[in-house]
Amino acid sequence: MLLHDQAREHALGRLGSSFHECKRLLRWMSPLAKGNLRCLLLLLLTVLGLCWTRYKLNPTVKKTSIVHLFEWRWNDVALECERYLAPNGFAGVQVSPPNENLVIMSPWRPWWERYQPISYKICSRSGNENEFRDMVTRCNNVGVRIYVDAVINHMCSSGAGSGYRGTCGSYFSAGDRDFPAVPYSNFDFNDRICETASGDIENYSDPVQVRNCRLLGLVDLTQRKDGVRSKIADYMNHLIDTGVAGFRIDATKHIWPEDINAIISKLNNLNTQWFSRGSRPFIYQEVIDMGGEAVRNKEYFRNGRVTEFRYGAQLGTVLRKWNGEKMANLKNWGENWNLMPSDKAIVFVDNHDNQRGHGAGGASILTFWNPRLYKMAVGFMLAHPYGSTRIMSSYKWPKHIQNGTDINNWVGPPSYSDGSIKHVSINPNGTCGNGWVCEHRWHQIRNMVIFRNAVHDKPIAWWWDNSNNQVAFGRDGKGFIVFNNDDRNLSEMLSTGLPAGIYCDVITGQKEGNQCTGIQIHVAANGIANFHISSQAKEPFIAIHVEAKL
Ligand code: QV4
Ligand code: CA
Repeated sequence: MLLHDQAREHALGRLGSSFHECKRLLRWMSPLAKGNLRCLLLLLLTVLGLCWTRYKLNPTVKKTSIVHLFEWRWNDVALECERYLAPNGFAGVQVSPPNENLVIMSPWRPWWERYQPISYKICSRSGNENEFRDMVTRCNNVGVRIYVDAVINHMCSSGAGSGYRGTCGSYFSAGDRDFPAVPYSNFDFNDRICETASGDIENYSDPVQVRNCRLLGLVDLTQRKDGVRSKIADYMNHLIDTGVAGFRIDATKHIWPEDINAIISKLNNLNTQWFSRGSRPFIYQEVIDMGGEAVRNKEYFRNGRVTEFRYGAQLGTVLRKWNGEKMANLKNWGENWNLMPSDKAIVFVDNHDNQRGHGAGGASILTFWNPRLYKMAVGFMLAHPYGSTRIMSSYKWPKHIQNGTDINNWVGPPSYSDGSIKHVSINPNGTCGNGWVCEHRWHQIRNMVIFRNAVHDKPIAWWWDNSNNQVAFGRDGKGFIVFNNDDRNLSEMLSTGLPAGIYCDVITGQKEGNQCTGIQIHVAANGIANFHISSQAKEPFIAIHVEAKL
């Protein structure tokens, strides 16, 4: 839903802006052919031809994946849209909360200070409002959408004291529930409504206190009040006005579904500078529902998509071969694994919380710390039709496990001693420096984003497995992928469902010009091809698709 609209918007947007470009080009060139009708006609055809080919409405241009550029500065996001995300078919970027947050000095500038709002002013360690607007404009201009992480359930910790300690220097008093830069006063918080002794959530099996009491001691807003709904909607409409395409709603589980619905109904349509008239913001809601709690993800389906946390936990279990799990069992992956309906799901292998043991951590979650299995998990996610996919892009932190817990899981992004976040440097080989991991730039992951775009409208077909951890499947006539997660080599003749020809494996390399930089796969006229994958291979999977065919 999101990404189809995006592709259409993107194509129209491009045509739109290109049409202006073409008109400008015509105006500039026509005097040259003044008086000579034949020449003018030839010129007209040439220019229109040029414009059209560069921006031709390609109905199959479908972009399917969002990347979470966690803690990136706005200037770096804008650069990444232009130099990398647009050319490689990424649909959009999830950015860190852009609003003013509490400056926390102990521990020193933890990443999670950005989940303690002080106001809705657009100023944070990622940049100020001008930089934010510049990023949204530049990304939209190349067809990459911006999705904002909206922290609207609460403000800062009840224990945060008072002072001018917001990233914009705004005053607040947590104890008095006073946030004059919004403004919010103590009538806008749930203290009188929450019925637990501590005022905090004490029992997740009670759906009322999960909404009306403080999550982790964070002062809890009353979204039941129209005044609070309007303040939140004003903040989100301000972002929509800059060109933002939608929102990740933080801590959705802790907000009543009907209150979220009421807020969404106050949101404006998207900015027609980049989106067709009447386009609505894309909404996806963070609800951690592993089953077994009172609050269920389906309560929020009416508002938009919902994060499916079981996806990463279960896929990690299968790839780690825990609990007797094996890849052959993925034959019926999706709703049959007790996951939510595919058209409601936002899926990911890991996210900013559970890659470091926060939120729905769980030991099975695969992350960049385990690159071999991680690439397989992301590859499988991008090849499989289930859900709308989000790629995590992280920074490295000094992970240090003590008694089973990473005592450094609070450490914030690469930054200088003054707290400013480091620039994302790009190495000659396209990877990132300065402590940024940039999983989205790992060529196997990038190429699988392109794979997902190429096969997007095709169902799974031609499933094969060896009853253990060697599996393969096609996306009916557009793509085919083979995994070897067994301890023995894979050597199989498999029906791919693909047209005959020579295909470039996009895991060991890719198609460049009319050559394959990695291995080639020869598909015979009957669609059958030979696959060999050593169990010792660095990336034990092969992926081919019709856009990587010689
Ligand atoms: C501490 C105590 C509390 C006490 C409080 C009193 O733990 O019991 O009441 O002090 O002041 C940080 C600290 C946390 C501290 C809290 C308030 O880690 O110890 O509480 O601040 O001072 C992120 C981090 C949290 C962090 C929070 C705010 O993960 O550790 O808390 O930001 O800075 C549930 C929710 C789910 C949520 C998940 C983490 O259902 O929605 O927990 N996930 C989202 C975001 C997540 C963010 C929040 C919600 C909060 O993805 O990143 O939490 O906005 O599962
Ligand atoms: Ca709440």
